[in-house]
Amino acid sequence: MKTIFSGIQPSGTISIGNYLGALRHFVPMQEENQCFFCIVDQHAITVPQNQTELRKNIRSLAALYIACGIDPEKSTLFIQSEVPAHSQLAWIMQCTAYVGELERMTQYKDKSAGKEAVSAGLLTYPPLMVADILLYNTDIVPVGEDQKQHLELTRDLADRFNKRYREIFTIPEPRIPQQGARIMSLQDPLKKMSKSDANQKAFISMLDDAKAIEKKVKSAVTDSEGTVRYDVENKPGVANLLTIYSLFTGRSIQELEQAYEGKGYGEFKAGVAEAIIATLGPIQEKYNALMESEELDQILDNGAEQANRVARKTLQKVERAVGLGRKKR
Ligand code: ATP
Ligand code: LTN
Repeated sequence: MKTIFSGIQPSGTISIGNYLGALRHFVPMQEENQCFFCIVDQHAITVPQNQTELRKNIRSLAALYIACGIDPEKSTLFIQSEVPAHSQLAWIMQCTAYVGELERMTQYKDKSAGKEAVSAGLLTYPPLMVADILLYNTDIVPVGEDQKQHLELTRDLADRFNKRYREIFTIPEPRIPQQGARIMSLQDPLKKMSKSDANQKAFISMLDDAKAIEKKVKSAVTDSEGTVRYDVENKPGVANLLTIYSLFTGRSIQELEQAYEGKGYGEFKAGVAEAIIATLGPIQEKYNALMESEELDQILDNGAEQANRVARKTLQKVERAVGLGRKKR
């Protein structure tokens, strides 16, 4: 049995990119592993958030995890800020990391580019992520392609700590899907789809209704060639839609290319929208039922308790190894 850990930021309603690149893969992992799935609200405040929206998004993300198939009987689902060991270990990891290596992180460079005021938290975001993962003796971290660099840093810092103090941390491995690890924006197929994109048309949220999905797919940027063909270099928009279509239906890209041979983008896009709606419909039904029930708070209370139990133990070992505080009497 392996230990799995992953986190999603409540920085908006999750997109089909988050679903296809990450969340969807968590579900089968629950069967044979010990899984921890976290709502990383402390990561979300590295950029400005509205407090009412943030609270709403946290609850909504918890319901979406479950609606997508996370079973709280099998996995531990919890909110990061309800387990204080995360920020406590994050401090120690900040003291293990070098400023230079944090400045090299592409997520930091992307999110700070052109901004006048950048929070220090945006720079020290990765050591908090490192702490999330290391607290649970994690073996595998299922994530999208964009997190590969952060996982490399996690491995470096865990190893640096183990050598400097004592072998405490398990060195985790990323698990990045072969397909769908980088779903692109519908408005700019050279940019990754992001749930916090200022342009709502750039992403499809897991809670978008059928009409919104049809509209967004219809206005997705393609090209002027007019043939449905998978060519990432020359036709990134169409390639992205083909990937989405294939992942939502289980039909291969080759099969889809054949099915749409000689047909225009209008018909193709209608098919893409239909495929997305067919998967999201049942998820949204489950989500609505959960949001109305009281079950959700009970699940998150239990999750925080279980996570705290494991995390506190690791933190204690770490603090002892570093020499913080006093010897226990
Ligand atoms: P934000 O827009 O607030 O930065 P995000 O949409 O990039 O957020 P995260 O909460 O940072 O999403 O990521 C949650 C998980 O989804 C991570 O494992 C991440 O790698 C994955 N992910 C994010 N965007 C995509 C994408 N476009 N395609 C595939 N996977 C993605
Ligand atoms: N940094 C990730 C979210 C995240 C995460 C984690 C993912 C925070 N802590 C721990 C996996 C494991 C992101 O931006 N997608």
